[in-house]
Amino acid sequence: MKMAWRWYGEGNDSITLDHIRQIPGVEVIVWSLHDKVAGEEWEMERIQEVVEQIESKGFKADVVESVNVHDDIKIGRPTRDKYIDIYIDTIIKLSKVGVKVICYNFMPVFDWTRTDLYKELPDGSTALFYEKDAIIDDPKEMAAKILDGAGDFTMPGWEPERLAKLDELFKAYEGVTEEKLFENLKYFLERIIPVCEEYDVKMAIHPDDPPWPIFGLPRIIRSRDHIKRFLELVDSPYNGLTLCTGSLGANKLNDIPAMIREFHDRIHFAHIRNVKVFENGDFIEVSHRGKDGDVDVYEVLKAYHDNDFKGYIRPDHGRHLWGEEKYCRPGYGLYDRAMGVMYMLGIWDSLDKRREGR
Ligand SMILES: [Mn+2]
Repeated sequence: MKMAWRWYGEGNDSITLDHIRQIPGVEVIVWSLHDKVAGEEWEMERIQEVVEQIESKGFKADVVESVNVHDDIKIGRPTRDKYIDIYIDTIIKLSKVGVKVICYNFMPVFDWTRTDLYKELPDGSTALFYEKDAIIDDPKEMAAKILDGAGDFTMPGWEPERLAKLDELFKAYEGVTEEKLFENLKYFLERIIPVCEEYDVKMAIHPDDPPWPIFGLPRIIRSRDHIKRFLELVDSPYNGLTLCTGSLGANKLNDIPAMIREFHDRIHFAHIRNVKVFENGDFIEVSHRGKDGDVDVYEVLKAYHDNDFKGYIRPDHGRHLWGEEKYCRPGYGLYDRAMGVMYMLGIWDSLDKRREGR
């Protein structure tokens, strides 16, 4: 296992690489060119610039999250081939600077979705919250709320340019059923996975967040059965998963440790996040400590440890603590994620020692 940390880049994150250096055990920076919209070319100079920044502080730049997939690919428009060519170009360029894993998702229109970015928890901290009933009506209202909460930060998947065309986008997705979306994903994978095999870059799809359809749009990476079907679309180790306990954990029917035991060979990247799920289906993100929510983080780590997991793990979202919500990215403060790293390493180290029989 290699511990990783998501960093949004200089000038786009309240946390610096020097901060991250002081968190024990973090070896890898998860990065991206966050100003790039889906379908845009990634220039080699820009890629090299970020990788040099990361490596100059002693980190590896092995994981990119995300390279976003253009809507035309998800919709299955004739223009998709052009965008797949650009995607392939990015894969090849990233391989040249030593990138090993690319995280992406295949969610129509919206990326992760929440109704409140700063919901107060009983201890006075704030966290990302999803209220089921608040989501049924107006997607535009929700988009405005998310962008407002983000302040000056860019929000991956929530690019204002895209959201300005929300009506058009929704119209374009008419007729894109769950079946059709699987078909379009297969088309995409059949073109990119051979390139990934050649250049040794593993693709790792992120589950849908939340793991159910919203606003009438299909979502296909959300349960054990959906994941199994996804892996069979192209049966290659390069067609793999980012297993996010927070996304999948919002549906209590998902047995995440069992999924890890079943799919560990195809999991290249692990997002570990804890969520508390309420009776009515609402959920809120909480500390990484298993007891604080409904994700049994110990059992999750044990499932990885038992299978000698060699991939990357990062703390996913955290709460905003000690006033940092005033300046940090929503869900990406320093303190709660740093504590999450230590909690996970504590469990991991003790599992190591147990294995050694100590
Ligand atoms: Mn995640």
